[in-house]
Amino acid sequence: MSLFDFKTIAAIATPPGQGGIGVIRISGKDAVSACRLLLKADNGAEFIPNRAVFQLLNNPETGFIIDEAVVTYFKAPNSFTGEDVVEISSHGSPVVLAEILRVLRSTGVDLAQPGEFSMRAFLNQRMDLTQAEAINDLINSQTTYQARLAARQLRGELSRQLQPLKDGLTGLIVHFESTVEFVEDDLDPLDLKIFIARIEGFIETLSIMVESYKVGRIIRNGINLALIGRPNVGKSSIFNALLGKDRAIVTHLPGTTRDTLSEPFSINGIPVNLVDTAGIRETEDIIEQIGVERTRTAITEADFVIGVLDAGTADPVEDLRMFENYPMDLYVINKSDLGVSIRDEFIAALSGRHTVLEVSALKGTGIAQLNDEIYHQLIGARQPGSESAIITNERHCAALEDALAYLRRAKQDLISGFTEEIALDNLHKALKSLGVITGETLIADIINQIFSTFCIGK
Ligand SMILES: Nc1nc2c(ncn2[C@@H]2O[C@H](COP(=O)(O)OP(=O)(O)OP(=O)(O)O)[C@@H](O)[C@H]2O)c(=O)[nH]1
Ligand SMILES: [Mg+2]
Repeated sequence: MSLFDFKTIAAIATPPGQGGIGVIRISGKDAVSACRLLLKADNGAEFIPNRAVFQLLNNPETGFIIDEAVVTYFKAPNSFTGEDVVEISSHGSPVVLAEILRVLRSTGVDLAQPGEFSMRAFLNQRMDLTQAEAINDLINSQTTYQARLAARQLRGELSRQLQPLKDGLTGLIVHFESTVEFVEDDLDPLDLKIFIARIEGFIETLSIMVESYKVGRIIRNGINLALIGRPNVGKSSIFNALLGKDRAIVTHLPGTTRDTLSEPFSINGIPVNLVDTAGIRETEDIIEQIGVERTRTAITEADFVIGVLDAGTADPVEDLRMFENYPMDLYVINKSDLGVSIRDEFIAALSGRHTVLEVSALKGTGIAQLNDEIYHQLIGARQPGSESAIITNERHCAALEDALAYLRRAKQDLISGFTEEIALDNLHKALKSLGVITGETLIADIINQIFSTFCIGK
């Protein structure tokens, strides 16, 4: 039996369109009886848990055969949702799948809402909230690195990391409560010292987790990377070289790129939206003016900005002046195959601010180093070890920050000699904030909001 008495739901769990196999998932106490209607009377085999059985599906209304399918039954509570679940793997035709769904609905089964299967799995305690969210992340992942992190979270890594923290904090609260109960006046200074030290320990662990979000956010959400510079320095050529394909038009004429152009790619597993821009200059050309305006917008939307210069410009005064107006991250001197004639004082001025790389988009030299440098600047020394969980979810990070703030307040309360009740209250609030991450302490609205971002059939 599952913990809740929800209506039975069904949905197509495979993506829209044609495919070798299409899967319909049914969950709820009427899953088996609804499916029986689909099976022809003469092959109505028993539903044996965890066994995939080849079946003939028919439409009871028309009497026609719908398809041959493999039907698998998972008996509650040993199923994904914790309820009775039946999965029908038919041929992947939208028409066939729609007809199966129609027959199921005629028995009173509801169409599942987005994320409803996962929500039931969470509510029936088959997984905690971080694991349910990891399913969504895994399905949405665009790089292997993203998928790997999501898979680790799906296995409960984050929850496992949080558990000792929650246990420790609970222990501290219990200890604190019992000590306070027996103390008439102020806490013993020694006890006070021990409590503060333990709170500091939690603060340190949580700070490391919050810090990991800087990397986690990049890995999960990716970044916008813009190439900017004066016309003709080779932005589009670098854009193409990074992508490994001739995507942008390149000519010898300054002002070739008129509109911003973006293309997804990945750098060592980090999803990057690479943006080529129109060269920035004063111009009478109305189209180019709009292009330059779009470049400025692209820069404001970028998480990482690369300034490109032409190796043949001895005095790149204008380039430097232009870069001063923007939040730059890296400089690239292009056309190094022709020799670098930029004067030393300018090179020094550039490298005084950010890393400077020499490349030749034409020959492809330095492009691999450029890739590495971008990765290094984004992740670099912050590459977390495999033993530590990386926070990739903004909701988790916010809850950790809340917990951290309450712990800092509790510590301050004790140091300032406030009444112990105030410190205790903050410790309780910190514990509650940690519970928000795994979903122990969450209100229904937020839970609905989280699962509504999932797709149907999941
Ligand atoms: N020798 C040499 N020529 C290059 C290199 N990169 C680009 N070029 C040439 O420089 C010219 C301009 O290249 P683009 O990539 O179109 O320059 P851009 O910065 O995008 O120019 P706009 O779109 O006009 O702003 C073309 O003739 C390219 O072939 C390089 O590494 N070496
Ligand atoms: Mg261009």
